[in-house]
Amino acid sequence: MNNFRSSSLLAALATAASVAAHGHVSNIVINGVSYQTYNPTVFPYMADPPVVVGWTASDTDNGFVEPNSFASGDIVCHKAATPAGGYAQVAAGDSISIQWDTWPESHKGPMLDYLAACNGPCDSVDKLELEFFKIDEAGILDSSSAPGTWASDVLIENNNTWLVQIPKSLKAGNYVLRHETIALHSAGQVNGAQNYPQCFNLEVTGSGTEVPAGVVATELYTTTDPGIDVNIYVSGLDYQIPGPALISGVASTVEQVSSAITASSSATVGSGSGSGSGATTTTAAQVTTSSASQAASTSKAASSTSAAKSSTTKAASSKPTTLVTSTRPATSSSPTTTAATSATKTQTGDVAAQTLYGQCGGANWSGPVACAQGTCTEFNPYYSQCVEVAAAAVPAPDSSCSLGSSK
Ligand SMILES: [Cu+2]
Repeated sequence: MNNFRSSSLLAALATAASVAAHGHVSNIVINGVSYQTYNPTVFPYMADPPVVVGWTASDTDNGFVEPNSFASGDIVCHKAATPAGGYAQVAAGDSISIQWDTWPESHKGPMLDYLAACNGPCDSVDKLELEFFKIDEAGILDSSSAPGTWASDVLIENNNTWLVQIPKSLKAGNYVLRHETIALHSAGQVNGAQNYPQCFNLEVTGSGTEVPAGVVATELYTTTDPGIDVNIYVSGLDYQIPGPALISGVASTVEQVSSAITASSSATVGSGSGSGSGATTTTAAQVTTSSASQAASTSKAASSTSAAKSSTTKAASSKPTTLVTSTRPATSSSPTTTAATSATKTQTGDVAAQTLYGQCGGANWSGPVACAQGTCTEFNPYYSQCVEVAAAAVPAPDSSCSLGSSK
């Protein structure tokens, strides 16, 4: 028998995710503007799915890519993935909050983020040619009692969001952001790790000059990497995060605080990177993010940041997005905080109904509880979200997943 529910933290989280449903990224938030991503459980059944910033993939079961597929194209951006038709614009140095719809606490593992330059439009890029460099990674944060506290636990604690910063010195252009968690609950068995990569197209702006060297996704991992073939049910685990080394000069993670959503936007369609032909619709929304409880959960992620490589600058408490400043050698030595998103707190009482994929309930939630679109659906006691009824009514099957049982 596994004793993975023995710690007090896990006991608390167990209630929050007693149903072991897998999840996916529902939207990304850049400076308060939310962009819908690809919904693998709904879009395949739609006659005319929206053009979004997220790559299309064939994982209607919210499933995973197994280590035996590490050398196949499936590891790039999930199963049979094809490029997103749209993209979101982001300035180098800005942060992106990546919102998952849900994640099971049993599926412990690292969080990783990569970028790859498209060298042209990303919507027609050959995924096998993309050379990914790692901009963010976090693994085990506390290994004192098995199976430990992991970056995936920080994701869950922070309303299923993960904040990543685009390197300040990155050269302007079109990039694919590859976001991933690797569930390790069965990784002690051969081929037992579960990779959940998802990709988004970005147009990065700014005056940076660097495009770090990367590797093609089919060379990111091997089945025998110590971070892939690993038994996490031992205390004192010295976990080695798989994949290439983090690029130089960036913090391993930024402090994990959600961005408040102040508007939503459709994906921009077009060739990107200065074409100026893209069309974007941005809709203002009034949304409140409860930042107090989230701020309390950030210390774990921050503690994994190498103090030698970064300095932490706290923004004013009224600004929900707080970053750890990256200190790249090529940039100015004075710390710069890019925390001042346009996020604005609004007071309860006169807020509009929540937008699709926005939060609509949960412990300590003081924002809107009505949904302008979709149905407010409880994912756990701490988080409810406005989702399409079809998605809410059909829980994702978990049949391909093994947890604490023979596979
Ligand atoms: Cu699973």
